[in-house]
Order: sequence, then C-alpha cells, then structure tokens
Amino acid sequence: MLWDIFCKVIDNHGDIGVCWRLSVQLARRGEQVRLWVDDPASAASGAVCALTWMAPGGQPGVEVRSGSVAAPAFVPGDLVIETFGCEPGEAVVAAIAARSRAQGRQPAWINLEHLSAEPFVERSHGLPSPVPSGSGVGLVKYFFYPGFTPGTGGLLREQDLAQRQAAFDRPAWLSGLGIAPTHPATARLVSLFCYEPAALNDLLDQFAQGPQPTQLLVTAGRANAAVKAEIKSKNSLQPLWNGHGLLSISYLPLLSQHDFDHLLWACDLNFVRGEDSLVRALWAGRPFVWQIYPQHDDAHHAKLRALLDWLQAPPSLRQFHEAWNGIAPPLPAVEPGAWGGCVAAARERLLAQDDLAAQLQRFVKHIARETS
Ligand code: TRH
Repeated sequence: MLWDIFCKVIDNHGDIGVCWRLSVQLARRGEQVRLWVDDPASAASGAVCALTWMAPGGQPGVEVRSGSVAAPAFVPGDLVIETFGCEPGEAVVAAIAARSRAQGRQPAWINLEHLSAEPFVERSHGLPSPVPSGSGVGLVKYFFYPGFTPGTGGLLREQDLAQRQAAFDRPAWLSGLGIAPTHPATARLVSLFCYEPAALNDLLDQFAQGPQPTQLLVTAGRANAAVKAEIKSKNSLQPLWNGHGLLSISYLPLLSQHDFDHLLWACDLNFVRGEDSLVRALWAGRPFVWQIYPQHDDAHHAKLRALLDWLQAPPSLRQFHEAWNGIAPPLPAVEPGAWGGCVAAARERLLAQDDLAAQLQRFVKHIARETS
C-alpha cells in the first residue's frame, strides 16, 4: 500500500527522526512510503535537511519530498499519516476528500501523536475524530498514540534489533570513530545528548572529581555548544576544576541514526533527550538519564514522572531526573550500577509487545473493516 507521511519540523531533530524511523520500518515491511518534510529552517537558510546526515544511505521504498503538496496534482495514497498534529494543510484535506468521493471510501487518516507514559494515552489511543467543518467535513481521522503498555500503539523497533545488537563490536566501533579509551580498565564511557540543563556544570564537576575516570562522548549540536560554554566559564573561574584529568571529553560529529544507536549500545551510561533517543536508550538496555523536552506550562513534569513510574525507577534515579530536568536541584551522584536493573526489566516488558509499525499496519486494517 502507498502511505503518505507528513512531517513538520518544529525544532531539534525529533520530528524528522521519528518520521524517518517509521518510514523505514514500514518500507521494510513491504509498504511504499512518501515522506513529506516541511522544514522551514532548511527552506529559509538553505541548510540541507537533517536526513542527509541522519540517513545518508536512504531506504528503498521511501521517497522523501520536501515542501508542501500542491493541489490538485496531489492524489493521496491509501493511508495518510500526519505526525504530532502537524496539520498537513488544506490542499491535502481537499485531496483526501476528493479521493474519498471518487472511491466511495476514505483513505485511512491517522494522527500519530507524541510519546507519553501518562494514563490518558491508553484512553485516547485509537479514538476517531470526525472533521467538523471545511473541505474535509464528514471525514474521520484517528488518533494513534505510541506508548509503553499493551493498551497503546507501542514503540518503534526494528525487526532485526536483537541480531544487530548481538553482532555489535564495541571496540571496533569506537576505534572507527577515532575514540581511544583513556583508562581502558577503569573508565566509564558516558554519552551526552541534551539541551542546556542547568545541572550540566555540576555533572562535569562530579565527573572531574572521580574517583572513577569518565570518558564523556558529547553529541553534535546543542549538547556540544552547552558543554563548551560550561568548560569555557569553568576554565576561567576555577582553572584546576579537572586537575587530575579524571574527565576526558570527545566531541562527536553528527552521526547517522544507525551510529547514534551504536553510541548508546557502546556506553555505560547514556544521557538522552526528547522522544526518539529515549526509545533508543530503552532498546540499548543501559542505564540512562532523560532530559524531557520542556513545555512552558510545566506539563512535562507530569510526563517525566509518568515515565519514571512506568520504569519503576529507584529513588536515586528519580532524584537524579528531577535535578537534571531542573525540577528539584541539587544534582545527586550518578549511580549507573543501581539504575541498570529497571531499564533491563523495562526492555524485556517492551520486547514482549508488538512494535509500533506492526500495530499501525494492524490498526489500518481494522479501520478499513470498520468503514467498509
Ligand atoms: O532532537 P530532540 O530533542 O527532538 C525533540 C523531541 O522529539 C520533542 O519531543 C519534540 O517535540 C521536539 O524534538 C520538536 O530529541 P529526539 O526526539 O531524541 O530526536 C533526536 C534524533 O536525532 C533521533 O532520531 C536521533 C537523531 N540523532 C542522530 O541520528 N545522530 C546524532 O548525532 C544525534 C545527536 C541525533
């Protein structure tokens, strides 16, 4: 079947990151995908779309189209997915309505929502939403909620994830990136993908104070800029802050999504942010700390706590998250040894559930039966 997936890039890399992973998953299961990317930043600055570094090899079966669709040339596929309530625009709605009239039934129209562990997700997953007015009046779109429990749409997961992980060669991958272990026997490897957490200064101090050496792998973009800014100010205020050299820092280039996964598999502790990297940290099965995407009304506090509840996070991990997310400082000590158990158990629970692409395929068949 032909799927039209609409992605509007608001900021950061999560919108396109999730849409790309979904497109690939569908294509690998035999679907044809047109991924429509509306990225105002690329258009305005002439910058290349993030897919050039995130997915340099592309994916057979996925055709990426930039910009918005033009009516009346656009004829929608069998399924239309708008992601994160991106509202694909009047031309698309009119085209869905036209195809519905021509064929006597409408293409499946789904709004893929943001990921949350909050209880409303199970209640809202799969609900229909009739279009009340405009050219789409009478059409129905459905809410599809990713999630962590069987009553939700699940999480994106490759069918060959376990095989890829089993074949992963950590030393070879690190050396391919030019990363040599600083203290091979004792150092812990920590990845950092974050926004600008206020507690970053404390984290760097903590790592510099040891007692164990830490090798910090800092991802490109905002994390890189945040760490460099902290270090600049630390070097001028307390030049001996890392006097024993217990903290060593490597700044990473932009990685493909494939290699971003490898990074999380390679590290003993992962700092992740947003949405997609949270899921990838769960699949990595290593201890992790999540910086949630902040919302102005602090709605993210409840969302963070819901994730920690579902994860059955021990108190030290909960406290660390509250501090890392600026809710309740100061930053406690990292305790990866105490944090891995709940992540490994959560990963097992998730592996027992169907992945998101499989559930989506099943859901559209269900809608087709309901509406025929
Ligand atoms: O970039 P993010 O902060 O994205 C956020 C969230 O999705 C948030 O919920 C959303 O509302 C906002 O965007 C608009 O974090 P996230 O979701 O983890 O996405 C990052 C993607 O970037 C993920 O697919 C991994 C990818 N990535 C790479 O492929 N290579 C890299 O080197 C890096 C640093 C990231």
